[in-house]
Amino acid sequence: MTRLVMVSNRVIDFNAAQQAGGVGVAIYNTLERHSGFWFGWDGRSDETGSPEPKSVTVGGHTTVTEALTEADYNEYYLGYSNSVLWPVFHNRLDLAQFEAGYYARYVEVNARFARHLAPLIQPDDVIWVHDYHLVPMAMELRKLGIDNPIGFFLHIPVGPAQALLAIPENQQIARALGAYDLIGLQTQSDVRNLIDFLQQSVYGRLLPSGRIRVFDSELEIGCFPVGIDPNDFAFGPGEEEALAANDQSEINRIIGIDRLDYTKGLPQKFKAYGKFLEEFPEYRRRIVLSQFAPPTRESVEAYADIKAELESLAGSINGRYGELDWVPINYIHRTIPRGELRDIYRTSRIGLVTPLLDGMNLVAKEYIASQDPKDPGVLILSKFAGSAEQLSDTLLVNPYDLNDIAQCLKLALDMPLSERRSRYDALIKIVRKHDADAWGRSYFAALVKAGHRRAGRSSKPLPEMGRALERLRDAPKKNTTERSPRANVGT
Ligand code: GDG
Repeated sequence: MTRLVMVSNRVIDFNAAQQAGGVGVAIYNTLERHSGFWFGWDGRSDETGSPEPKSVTVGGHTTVTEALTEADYNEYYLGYSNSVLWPVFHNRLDLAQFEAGYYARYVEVNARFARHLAPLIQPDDVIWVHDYHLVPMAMELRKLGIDNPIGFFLHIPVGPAQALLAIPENQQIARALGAYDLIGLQTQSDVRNLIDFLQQSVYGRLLPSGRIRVFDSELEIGCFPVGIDPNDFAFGPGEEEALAANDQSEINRIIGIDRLDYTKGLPQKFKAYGKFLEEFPEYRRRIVLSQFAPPTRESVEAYADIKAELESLAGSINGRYGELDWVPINYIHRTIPRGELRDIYRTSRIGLVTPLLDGMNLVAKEYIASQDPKDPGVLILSKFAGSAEQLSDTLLVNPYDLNDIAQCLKLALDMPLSERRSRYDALIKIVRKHDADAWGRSYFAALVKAGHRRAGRSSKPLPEMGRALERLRDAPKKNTTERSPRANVGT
């Protein structure tokens, strides 16, 4: 029987009462429709010896997880993954720490994960690896004789080839990508950038079939935009009225919800809001920017810098424009319970999402999914978020252009109901159509097809994989009243 084996850096705890969204929920939703298990790090980094995997089954879901050693955490996770690959793929070469020599540990942790995973793999399994922490995983599994279809999905954007070529180990990274059968990316622009990189780094050749030849392997690269489960943000009978009764405020809220990351364009957002208050004083006291920015990766220097910058900006804008009874920016550096997100989005007149570069940005989709169809708010979205490729009916802004954001804030606040509704109608259709479920189904189907090619480059499905595709096609869509579990914030 074909099982789906998910592999990601971080595995969510199915038992945890309060977990968050993003990658974890999307993976969980997909895994729900398949037998199989989820393999990866359990979030602990206190091991001194060699960590051993532990298998746990909760309510029919199996996870196989292991801890990291402190050195792994510092060099594989904070080091190579988050101080080299993360900044470079987000086109922030200025923040990349190439000299640190973390690469050896990065490969070592991938090789250890592969050694622990390989004995659990059965001949018909399909293996789906997630994100930049695990680029070498397929290569390490292949060394151990694993010939199953292996796919890779990159949740973050692919910066321009010139940025990726600056990684000292760029050829090793390109060669490792070549060990996968299918690489899934978020946008067409990411697909173009990755092909460009493979061509320049290792003379990858684009074949007439559309696949890429890297050394002696062929891989496929496709665009599979991640979605959310819109049911998580829908309102049931009675919930709407209860919320309205509690929300009697006359002040229009602009909401921002972003991990405190330098890619999210938070200083630009604060400065643009300051500019808006300066240029349109008539809106003062009638508006507030509520920015939730939960902490992540705090021990990486660039994250400490952005924290200090934001605190200073919020302080100076509040100091300059605030009144005894009005504070312009509400800046909250904490994680909010996921159960509260939907109500906060719903009661906010504007969703302001300004990343300088982002793989997808699920907050944009969550904001749309939470709106009241009769009186929806307006999403202002950076044109450099992956979601902008799909959500073209939002107000798209250039996050580097503070004037553009300030003008859009005015436009959004003045937007007539009819226009808000017609934009919302177009956007919610896209959010619903391209939900987490559709993402998982389409990627899995493409990976199974890639598996056919691996098995003798046959155009006929292998019997067991053919059945897996049929089961997937016939499987009922998720129960619409059911909510997904919550995964931890951050990747
Ligand atoms: C990567 C890519 C891509 C945020 N603050 C709180 C909280 N969140 C939740 C949001 C949302 C998730 O975290 C963030 O999702 P994003 O998509 O914005 O970003 P990343 O975590 O950076 O994820 C990204 C994504 O992968 C999926 O492929 O879209 O581009 O970078 O669900 O709601 N949740 C709670 N409290 C918070 O304070 N509970």
